[in-house]
Amino acid sequence: DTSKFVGDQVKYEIIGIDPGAGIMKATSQALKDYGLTDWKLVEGSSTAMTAALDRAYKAKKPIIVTGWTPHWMFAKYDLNYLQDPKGVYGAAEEIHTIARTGLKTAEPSAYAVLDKFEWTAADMEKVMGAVMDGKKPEAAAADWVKENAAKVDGWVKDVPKAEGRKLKLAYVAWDSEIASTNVVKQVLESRLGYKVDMLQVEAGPMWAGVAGGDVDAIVAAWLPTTHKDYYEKFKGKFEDLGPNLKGTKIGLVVPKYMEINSIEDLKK
Ligand code: PBE
Repeated sequence: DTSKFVGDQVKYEIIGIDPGAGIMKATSQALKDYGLTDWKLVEGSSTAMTAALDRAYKAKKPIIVTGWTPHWMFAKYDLNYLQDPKGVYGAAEEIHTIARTGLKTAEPSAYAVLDKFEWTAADMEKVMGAVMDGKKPEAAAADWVKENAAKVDGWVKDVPKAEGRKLKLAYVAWDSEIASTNVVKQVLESRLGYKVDMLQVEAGPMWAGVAGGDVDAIVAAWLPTTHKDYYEKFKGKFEDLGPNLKGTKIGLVVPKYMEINSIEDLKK
């Protein structure tokens, strides 16, 4: 019943993802800053969130989710970000590659490629879309690497092979990071001969892992806002290799058929 207040339509629930994600912290902050004391942020996972969105969308039911760009959801459904006049979710961001201290001397080849790795939102969405369509992440990444040989050539140019050497990448099961981490693994393996282990963890352990040197690198650092707390907490214990993708965004996302535009509209 769309005549009801939006809060009553969605039971005052915002469908979130894993509790360690920066977007969860930002959303808790948004509930405070906008005075949305009746509202609840539901914890879950990226998979559960997109499943809930799919169910609601097909039934043309109202739903509010935590969303981010790049993501395949914007190609599959007609969605809007709710405006955030208070700027709680920050401005456009970048995804950075973070290496463990000492990687440069220990694995100069991997370090060189990680340092050069940079692609676009459209690139990432290509891989994410293939995975959404049912392709295995490894296969989607392998296809992308084959189809974008010239771009990959630029990342590995003049980098010596490191046949049989081992490397560990940590990531969180966010659709965007499943895509990027698989692509980097694929490049390091097929072009340099590394054997790459992908370690799926929560956001906190991912940052602690690279800061503690247990993992070699991550390509999943959303900065300067989304992972600010993790960045500050471990500052000085890792090497920031700079952006691998520019122009990301996080926020609250709703289907266009819902007649709300702003986070302010969630207040009675
Ligand atoms: N995300 C995707 C993550 C970073 C990558 C926006 C869900 C987060 O909120 O921490």
